Amino acid sequence: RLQAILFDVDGTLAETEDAHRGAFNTAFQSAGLDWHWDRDLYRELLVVTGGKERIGHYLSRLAAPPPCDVAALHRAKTECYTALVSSGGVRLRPGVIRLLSEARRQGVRLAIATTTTPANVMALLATTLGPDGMSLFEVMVAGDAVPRKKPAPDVYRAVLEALGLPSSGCIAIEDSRAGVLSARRAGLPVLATPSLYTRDDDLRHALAVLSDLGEPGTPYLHLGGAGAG
Ligand code: XBP
Ligand code: MG
Repeated sequence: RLQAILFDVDGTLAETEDAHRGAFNTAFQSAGLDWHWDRDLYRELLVVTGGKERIGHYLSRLAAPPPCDVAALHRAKTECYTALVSSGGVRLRPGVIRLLSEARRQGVRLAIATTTTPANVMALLATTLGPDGMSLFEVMVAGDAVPRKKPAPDVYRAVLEALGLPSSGCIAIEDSRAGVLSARRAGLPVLATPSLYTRDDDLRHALAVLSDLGEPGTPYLHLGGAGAG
């Protein structure tokens, strides 16, 4: 019997990456930098997970020294992102609410394994699922909580340890190559639902690749939150 579902956030629960990209660009502008990440460039930069790491990767591509405090720049980006998400700028992907409700009904435990900053996850879940959205998930391991980000297995291993479950009783849901590799390296079977930026990713290590978690015509079961679906 399935014991738990481990969810990635960015690209899986919601199409968040354009909101992240916008927040990066706003933070760059506010810091007086003439950087602009367009979609094509951002798709390339997404190969590096984690916002601070992504900025570092961009600097290494430019072969330039940091023009300012990267941690402070990233904090400004997080502020922009959480404001955007809290104003309802991002919705959950099709089928997510239905799967969460069904899992809860059947006693399947829920957890989050993400490279993004915890405040970003909280803003997304509170806005889309309501104030109790976070409490659906028994465990969340996010951002800098582990030494190495995806595609390393650290985040999934940490979630499994916190749940006290072996990988064999669980499944991960992911949208990207880095995420699929991370989960597989932790021994988890993975269901992949590619997102806007990961459609061309190599997802061959997933158990199955589906366009999304939805079923056309299936009504969503509401959990009581606003703006869901
Ligand atoms: C998502 C990410 C995140 C966000 C930025 O990867 O790479 O880094 O783009 O978040 P995944 P922060 O979906 O595989 O977890 O800026 O908060 O780091
Ligand atoms: Mg993702």
